[in-house]
Amino acid sequence: MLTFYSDDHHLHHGSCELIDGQLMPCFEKPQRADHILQRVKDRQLGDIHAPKDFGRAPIERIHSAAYLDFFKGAWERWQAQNGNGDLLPFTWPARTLRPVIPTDLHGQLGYYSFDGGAPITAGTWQAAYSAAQVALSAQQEIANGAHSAFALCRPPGHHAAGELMGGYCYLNNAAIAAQAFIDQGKQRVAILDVDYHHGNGTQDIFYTRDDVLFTSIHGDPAEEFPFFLGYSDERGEGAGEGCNFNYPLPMGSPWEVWSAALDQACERIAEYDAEVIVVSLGVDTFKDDPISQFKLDSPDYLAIGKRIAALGKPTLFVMEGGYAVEAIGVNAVNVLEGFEGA
Ligand code: SP5
Ligand code: ZN
Repeated sequence: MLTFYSDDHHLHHGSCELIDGQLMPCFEKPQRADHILQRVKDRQLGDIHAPKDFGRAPIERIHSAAYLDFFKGAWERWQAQNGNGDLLPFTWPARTLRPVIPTDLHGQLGYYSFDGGAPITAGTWQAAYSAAQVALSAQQEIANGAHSAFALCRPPGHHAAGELMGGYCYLNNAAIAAQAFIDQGKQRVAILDVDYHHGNGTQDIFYTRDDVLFTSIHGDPAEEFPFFLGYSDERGEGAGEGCNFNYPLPMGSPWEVWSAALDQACERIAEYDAEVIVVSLGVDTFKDDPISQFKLDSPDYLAIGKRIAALGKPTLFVMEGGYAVEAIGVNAVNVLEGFEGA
């Protein structure tokens, strides 16, 4: 399987995030992608390609021009104010406030974000833009007939909605790729989100549509980030009713519980008769992940790949989370090897 990868991800390196009341070094750091790339090479998964540049148009199918303009220009505006350090939001239009777009940089940052977990640094726009191009390049590989491809995206994307950054995410790489399949004529695309956290951005983007099925297995949002979306009663709306399936699981869930949910999600995808599958591939379900509470072990990731392969559809893997840096390469590439070996 081909891997698509851009060195531009190094341009995004946030300083810190608020965890349990403490400012900690960002868990979403460049070494994550470096370890995955090294494992792809060590296991000789296949050639590694730099992305092509498809421009802004396919990104604008998912994110508004206003949001993209704000994101692209934010760092420069911050520098013009002699801003020091990462640009981070501190006020949001929560209940009882008005969702107006203020003129101030930090006011706009609050408007276009849902948490303080997505710092904007000097190179964040370029890194996120290139990650979207990585996803689009891998998508094109499948559109041209490949059975699978790996988009080694960083920063990740599944928490980002049309006009919202958050949860380490800025541009929704998986959604951008899924929309590209639709725009090129596919009628039923299934997204399988196996990241530990609910893919709130992806769900929201496709919630009222029946051409993209969204399925997600994740920590119960009653107890886990992103808290405000990802419950099992969210089934889609309007034309999208019956095209959204959440499988929230309790903290501490082991492989036996997780894989039963995977079987159910796969049954929904088979029933939907998807033409192509986009996997939001997070490996923060690992037992030693520093911010997560599931108990999967490295060999389990081979079984995930094998189960997805049994669906028998062209499959695009898009990298999302995973913060146990020493194991992230083994776990992510195990999914790909499990898929190929099946
Ligand atoms: C892409 C992705 O995986 N984003 C995840 C963002 C999670 N941000 C919230 C982290 C909260 C961590 N709480 C950990 C408590 C450990 N004691
Ligand atoms: Zn995650």
